[in-house]
Amino acid sequence: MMQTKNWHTRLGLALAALAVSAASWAEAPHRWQLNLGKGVTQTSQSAYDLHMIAFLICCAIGAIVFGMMFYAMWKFRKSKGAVAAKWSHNTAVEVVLTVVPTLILIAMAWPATKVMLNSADTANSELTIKVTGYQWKWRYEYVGTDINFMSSLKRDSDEARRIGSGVDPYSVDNYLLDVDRPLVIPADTKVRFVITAEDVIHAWWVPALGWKQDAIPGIINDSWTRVSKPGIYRGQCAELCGKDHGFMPIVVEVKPKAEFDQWLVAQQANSLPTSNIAAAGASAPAAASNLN
Ligand SMILES: [Cu+2]
Repeated sequence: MMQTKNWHTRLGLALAALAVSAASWAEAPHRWQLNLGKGVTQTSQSAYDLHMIAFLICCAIGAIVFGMMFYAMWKFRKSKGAVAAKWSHNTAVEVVLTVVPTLILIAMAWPATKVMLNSADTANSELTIKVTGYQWKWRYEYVGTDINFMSSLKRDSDEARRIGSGVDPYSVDNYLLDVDRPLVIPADTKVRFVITAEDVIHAWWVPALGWKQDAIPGIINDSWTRVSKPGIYRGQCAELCGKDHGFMPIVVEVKPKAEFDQWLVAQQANSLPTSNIAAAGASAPAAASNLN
């Protein structure tokens, strides 16, 4: 009796663990993950769907081409007395081999263009956040508010990464993927990002959001996101930007709307003195480079 109970409990636990890991697969990459992640936004889901369509088309083409090739090699083999035909050039075949791939390409480009246009459409956003890349950290400014802060590699990761630190990187949670202050955004809200850099080219990339945007000094790029599922999503700088390129991760914390509003009020209440300091730092160009 005890044995069956154990068996049931174990099965239940195993299924629960499977469900949890299946749910988390949606966002964070995991060991031996073979396919693209689905992410947590409409853009990332569309990118995943496009990827699957293209992948299935490639598989079908591969199966047809290799199938015909192997069939011909087997059917018309020399040991069966096959003799090669002498003709070359066949207009009908050439027309088909040009027209069919062209149609396939158009069929693939059509939905891809639609997704691309949609992912570039930042109209009707409810919140704008300015992201600035620095060697080697990010600044987040909530446009229209006093909230403005730096987000750098978390201290435990920073210590563990140093040669001879004696800290085992495996003992650090989210090693090199954690920051001191995450970017906080509301769920179910169209958030627009305007992205630039202060020194060299960086790129702001959180895979679960489904896009990557270059952060270029003197240029402002923009993109948007709408995350329906609250949670913590991690990313990294995706443009080689100097010796500490690997040490400027990105963490986005998506809070339910009401919770985000509370957070915003709390930040604004205690950001007045610090934002003055931050503003003074930002207005002096030398200050930014001194931070390095
Ligand atoms: Cu960078």
